[in-house]
Amino acid sequence: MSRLVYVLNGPNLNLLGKRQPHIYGHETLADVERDCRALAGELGLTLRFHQSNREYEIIDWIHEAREEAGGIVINPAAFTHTSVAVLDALNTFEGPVIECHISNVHKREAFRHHSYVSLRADGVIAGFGTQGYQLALRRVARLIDDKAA
Ligand code: CA2
Repeated sequence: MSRLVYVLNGPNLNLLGKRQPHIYGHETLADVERDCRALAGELGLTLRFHQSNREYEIIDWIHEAREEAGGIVINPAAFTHTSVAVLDALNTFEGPVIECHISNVHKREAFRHHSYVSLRADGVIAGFGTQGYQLALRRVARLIDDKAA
C-alpha cells in the first residue's frame, strides 16, 4: 500500500496563528506543515499538504489521492458541517481517512456538533490543538502498516 498521505485543510485555515489564537492557538499552517513533514520522515510517509478556501479544490485533491495515496488526514474546517460533496468524494477513497479538528467542536456551537465527514472517517480527533495533526498522521501510518501486514 502507498505510503503517500494527503493532509488536506479547508477554508480559512490559511489564517491559522494569525487570528483567534484563543481558539486555534499561535501556530501557523506553515508550522503545522513543517511538524507534519518532520514526523512523516520518522514514520516513512511522503506527504502532500494542501489548504484551500474552495470546495472543488478539496474534492479534486481527494480524487487525486484515490489514484496514488495510502491515506488522508483532513481538517475540512467549515465544510465538515456543510459538505455532502466532500463526504461523497471521501466515500470513493479506499484507504484510511482521519478527520482532524484543532478545537473541540463538541464544546462549541451546536452547528459544529454534526459532521458529514465523520460518516466516512475511520477516526476523529478534536480539541488537541495542532498536535492533533501529529496524532492523526501516526494513526494513518499504523492503519497503512496494518493493511500491508
Ligand atoms: O477546529 C477546527 O479545526 C475546525 O475545523 C476549524 C474550522 C471550524 O469551522 C470547524 O468548526 C472546526 C474553522 C477554521 C478557521 O480557521 C481559522 C484559523 C484562525 C483564524 C481564523 C480562522
